[in-house]
Amino acid sequence: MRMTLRSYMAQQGPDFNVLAGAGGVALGEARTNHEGRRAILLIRGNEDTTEFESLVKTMGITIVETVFQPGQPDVKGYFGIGRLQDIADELRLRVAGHPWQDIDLVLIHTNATPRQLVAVSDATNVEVWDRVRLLLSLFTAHANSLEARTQVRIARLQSDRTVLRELANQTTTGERAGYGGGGVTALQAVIANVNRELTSLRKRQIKHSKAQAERRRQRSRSGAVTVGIAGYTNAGKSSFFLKMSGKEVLVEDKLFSTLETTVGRLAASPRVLLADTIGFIDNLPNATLDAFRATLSEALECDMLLLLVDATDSLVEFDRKISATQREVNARYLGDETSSIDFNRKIMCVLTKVESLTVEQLAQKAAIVESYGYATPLGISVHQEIGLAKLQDSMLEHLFGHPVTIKLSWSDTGRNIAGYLSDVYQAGMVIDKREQENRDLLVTAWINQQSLARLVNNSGGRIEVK
Ligand SMILES: Nc1nc2c(ncn2[C@@H]2O[C@H](COP(=O)(O)OP(=O)(O)OP(=O)(O)O)[C@@H](O)[C@H]2O)c(=O)[nH]1
Ligand SMILES: [Mg+2]
Repeated sequence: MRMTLRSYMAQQGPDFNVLAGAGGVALGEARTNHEGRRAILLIRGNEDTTEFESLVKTMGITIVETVFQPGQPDVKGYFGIGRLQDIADELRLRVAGHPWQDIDLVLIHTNATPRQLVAVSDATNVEVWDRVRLLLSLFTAHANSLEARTQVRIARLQSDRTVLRELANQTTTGERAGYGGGGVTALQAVIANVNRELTSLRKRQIKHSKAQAERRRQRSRSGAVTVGIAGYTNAGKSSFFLKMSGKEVLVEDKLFSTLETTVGRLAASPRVLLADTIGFIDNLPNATLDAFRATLSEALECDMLLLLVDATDSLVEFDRKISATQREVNARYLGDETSSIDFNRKIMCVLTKVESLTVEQLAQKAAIVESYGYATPLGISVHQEIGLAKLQDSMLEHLFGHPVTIKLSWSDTGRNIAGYLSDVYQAGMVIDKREQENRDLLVTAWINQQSLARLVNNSGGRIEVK
């Protein structure tokens, strides 16, 4: 159900919808399910619409027609005034049987300015989404946890506020008539409400991220190491996480199935934690991305970062996604885009879904990865179980260096040797275990220096490094 500004003001409810026709803009934020909606898509120039269209498809929305105008976007209305008017007329005059008959959404193929959003909405009288609003609606539809809902809501309110400010601005300068009859004062009241809600949501978010940071500290104090799993949306992060940790997470052939960070243990080694997180996408405004900063940092502040890249994409798409991934990671993980930190040490690129690729295709993709300064990537397929063991070994080697062989001495007195053995299992990943004739145990394991030192120190001479 759509709400008018007045009913919003009356309810002071959390969801509001600034309606077209009331002198406002239809932003359609109240709905979370957009399945079955029908839209027209406006495009300028010769932009590639593949990703936009798959975002739309993910939400179950059908693009009935793509309307194209050559040339650069118009600053005021994205389309030129005349063309916009033509579309508006067509929409107004549609009768039964018209292909546009049940269209209730106009999509703009760009991150539009508030001014453009308002202009298209005013002209068409139909709900309008640009790329950011499309993503926000998608996030809203996929947000299941409290944390994800909070983040998405913050991002949405921030974005709405820019439109509300634009409306207030136009009303003040006399460019538009009063807003739902209420004028600037009514608008200011709405903006004030948005601000209030943002403040309280941010408090909740800060509390949550403090708790998260504390959990992270505890984990690392207990000797655990974390491997973050990052990458473009739909790269196969959750599938990999699920395979390696056995922990249930949502895997779907949808963009942005995952919106929060889930931490699980590497099945083969309890000391190694894996963190699955939200994917990246090109060209999201910083304000929107900032809402997800806390979640991302949960995965990106790690001992090692895996960057997963979908190897089934075309070379151009592959290049674009790895470039976007690197940009995000550099900005958010290294803190500085021009940072010259040797990130090969901590960051490993991994090609996913490689089962159907030829050797040549793989080599081409690997060359692109290398051109971004990463080491030669390993290829994996979670579906066909290709390359997983090798990747796991490589991860462990990155984390712990080479495997070490340690000797556990057998003794009739004191602690049972099985106790020491279980300590070793706890502290690292055992890859080989042999009993000597004198019943001593030779154990080869991946283990970090710190944990190893602790084991040796606490063993009263029963554990030795060979
Ligand atoms: N062919 C093939 N498809 C895979 C493989 N691994 C994952 N997929 C598919 O890729 C799609 C996306 O997988 P997810 O694991 O949800 O990807 P994600 O990176 O977590 O995606 P978001 O959370 O949406 O950003 C799903 O349809 C998976 O079945 C693989 O090894 N081979
Ligand atoms: Mg996922």
